[in-house]
Amino acid sequence: MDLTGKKVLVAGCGTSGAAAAALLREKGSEVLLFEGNERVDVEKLRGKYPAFAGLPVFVGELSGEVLKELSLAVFSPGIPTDLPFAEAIREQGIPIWGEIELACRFAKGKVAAITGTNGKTTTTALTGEILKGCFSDVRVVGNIGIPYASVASETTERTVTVAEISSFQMETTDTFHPKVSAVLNITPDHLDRHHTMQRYIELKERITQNQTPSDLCVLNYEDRELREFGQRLSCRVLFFSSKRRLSSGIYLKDGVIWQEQDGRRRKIIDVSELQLLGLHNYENVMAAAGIALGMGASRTCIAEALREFRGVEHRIEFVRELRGVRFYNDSKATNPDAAIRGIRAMDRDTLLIGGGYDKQNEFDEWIESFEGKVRRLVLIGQTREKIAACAARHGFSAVTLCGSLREAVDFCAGEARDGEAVLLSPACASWGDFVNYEERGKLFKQYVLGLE
Ligand code: UMA
Repeated sequence: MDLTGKKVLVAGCGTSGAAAAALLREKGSEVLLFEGNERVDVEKLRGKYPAFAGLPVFVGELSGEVLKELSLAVFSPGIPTDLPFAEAIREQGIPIWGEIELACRFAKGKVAAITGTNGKTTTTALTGEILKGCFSDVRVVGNIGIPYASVASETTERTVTVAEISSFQMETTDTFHPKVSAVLNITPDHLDRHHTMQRYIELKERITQNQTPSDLCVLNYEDRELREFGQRLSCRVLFFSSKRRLSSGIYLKDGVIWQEQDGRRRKIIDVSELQLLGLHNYENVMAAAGIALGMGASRTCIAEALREFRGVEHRIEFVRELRGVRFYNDSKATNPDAAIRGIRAMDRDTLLIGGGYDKQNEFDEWIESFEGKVRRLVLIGQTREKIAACAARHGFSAVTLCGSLREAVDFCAGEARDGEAVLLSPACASWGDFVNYEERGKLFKQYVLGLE
């Protein structure tokens, strides 16, 4: 679609909206903005995002008149596509593209795209680091925090883009075509938005929808859904496994990550050389290695980057030790499955801070994973009563409810004993109390570093 002179609505005035608006303006479109949050200060937004300068902004509701003149609507990932105004847009026959769809229509070069419930950001960052060692122009974009649209027009045929893709983004993506895709795992998350697990799985698997037999999809063999999905794909499939030797694929065996193909086994790295901890991270490493091989990286290049990589902020991030108590920030654990990984990574008794926005997840498996390691559960946010009730059902009564994250940190600092850990790993999204998980993690670190 030639967008020159066309009226395009950009819905959502956050970082995706700003990148989309900038790209559309560059392409000569007439951009209108929509922001659903009536409390936003439009002038502040314009100050924060120069791309919004001089553009009309509709706040709260959108009139039918505005819709009539539109050629296209570009949605930010946070906006559900089943809202009444989205239905109204579709009824007018106006296409809805997500920010990723817009970006990929203008971007050039090869793309590696990573999705999954957990581990996407670490795997994306790690894949980016590996590829930077082998290619001269590598961009790392997507759900990791940098909209694809913000780099799309700078890309050339030589560009290698590594994109973290969320299920939200896949709702509005049709022509996105990665050379290498990866689905790391699928466990329940975002069911408030997608309603059913089936829909959530479908959205994750859509990342492969335009891939052809010359493309590659990297999948976790230990995820039953993905193992079966691999059989149905028309592109090439590379499985990785943390539990068994694969005759063709990448796997962990006796502390070594191997690549095996055509009866030949080659060592990728000894996990003792890695700075990342935990089985879930070894899975991320295997996925990143598989993606990098698929993009043409050498094994030497891969091993070098793997040795250097120190991990990502807000993922089981060590903050400080105070009077023998180690504090960890795992704010990115926005669902129970991610939070279970946080607990598993602890090697000592732990005071666990959890709770937050209610995405309608169940917390049973999370509570069951405490297995004597969690000495006290300190709950904050909208879900605190729901989690406390769930803990009680599982016979776990060492629960304290706090009114804020600061209160929770102060409580834990007073309560924790020498040799224990305090872990913020909420199993819930941050929305409502914080702008995002980054803000929650940064505040946690600020409170912890301020403890005397
Ligand atoms: N808004 C509306 N109506 C709505 C919802 C939101 O108008 O119904 C408005 C908000 O008031 C706000 C704007 O839309 O002004 C924000 O848009 P957004 O929520 O899409 O957020 P962005 O700032 O554009 O950030 C998005 C991703 N956010 C979400 O998917 C919720 C970021 O992922 C991503 O890093 C960024 O684009 C760049 O690609 C964050 C995230 O939480 C990290 N992702 C979820 C996750 O990882 O679990 C999927």
